[in-house]
Amino acid sequence: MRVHILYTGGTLGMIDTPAGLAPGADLTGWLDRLLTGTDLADEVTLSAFDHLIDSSNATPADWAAITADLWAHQQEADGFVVLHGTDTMSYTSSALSFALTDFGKPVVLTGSQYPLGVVGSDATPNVTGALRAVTSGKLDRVAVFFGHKLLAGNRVMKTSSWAFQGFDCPSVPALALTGAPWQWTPAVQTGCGWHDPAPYQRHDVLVLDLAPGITAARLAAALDPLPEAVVLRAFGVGNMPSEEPGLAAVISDTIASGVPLVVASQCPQADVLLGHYEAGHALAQAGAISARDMTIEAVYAKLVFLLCQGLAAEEIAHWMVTDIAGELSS
Ligand code: ASN
Repeated sequence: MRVHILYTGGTLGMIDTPAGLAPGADLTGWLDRLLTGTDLADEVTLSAFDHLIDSSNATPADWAAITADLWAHQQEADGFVVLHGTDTMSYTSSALSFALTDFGKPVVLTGSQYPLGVVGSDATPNVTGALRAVTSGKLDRVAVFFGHKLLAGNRVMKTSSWAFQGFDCPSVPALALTGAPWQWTPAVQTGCGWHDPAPYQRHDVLVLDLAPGITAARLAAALDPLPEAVVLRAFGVGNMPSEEPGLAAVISDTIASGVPLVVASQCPQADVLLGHYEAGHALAQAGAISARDMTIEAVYAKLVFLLCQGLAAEEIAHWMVTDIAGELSS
C-alpha cells in the first residue's frame, strides 16, 4: 500500500518563536523516524506547500491547491493524508469532499493540538491513525482522523480548542473508532457526486449570526453591499425574531435581489425546519434555503463550491438541499 502525504502547515509542524507558534519543525526527519521499521517504511511520499500556513490563513485558493496536489499524485498512491492545521480543518475537509467525489481513493486530513516536538504530543497517534485509515481498504471518501476517531469530512466540526478529542460529528456517528481491531460503522450514503468540478476560488459568502436584540438596520448594514450568498445562523430549528420591525423585510429583499440565503442553526446538532414555528415563518415565506442537518463548515464550503460552478440562484437552491457527497441526511 502506497501513501502520499501532503503537508500544508498547522501546529503539528510548528515550533516556538518570539511571535508565537509558527511552522519550522523537521517534519521529514520526524516522519522517517516514525515509519522506520513499520510496514509503511518505504511506501510514503511527501509533498509540502511552498509556504506552510497556520490554517487560519487558509482560503479557497488553498482548497484548490490541495485538490490539485492530490490529483497530481492520484496514480502514484493508494491512499492520501493531508496534514493540516486544526482551526479550519473541517472547512477544508468539507470543501475537499465536494471537489473529490470522482477521486476514487481515500483522503484523510489530520493535525494535532501539540507540535510534534512536544513530549506527549497527539501528533504521533493522529498521523499513524490517518495512515492506518487510508490503508485500511475500508474507506472511499474524504475523512478526518483525530483523537482516535475517523470522522466523515463533511460532517465534522472542531469542538475543542485544546482537547485531544478535538473533533466530532454532531449529527452522524463516527466512521470508525480505534482499537484492536478498529470498530467500523456500516457504510452510509455518500451523495450523487459531482463530475469534473471547476476549481475553488474565493467568493463573497457572508456568514451572519443572529443574537437577541438584533435590529433591521444592523442586519441591512451588514448586507450592504450584498454578498453573493448568505448563511444566516438562526436560532434552534431556524427561527428569528418575528416581532422585530423590518427584520423579515431585510431578509425577503435580500432573497428577492437574487442572493441565495441559507438558514443554518446555531445549534451544532440541528435539523433546520423552516416554518415549524411562527418565528421561522417569514424565512420560509421569503424563499430561504434550509441547511437541514449540515454543519456550518459544510454549508459554507458547499456555497463556495456551487458559486465556483457558475450556477444561478435557483440552481444553488436546488443543490443546497441535494446530497452531493454525504453532507446532508436525505
Ligand atoms: N492555529 C493552528 C492551525 O490551525 C491550530 C492547530 O493546528 N492545532 O494551523
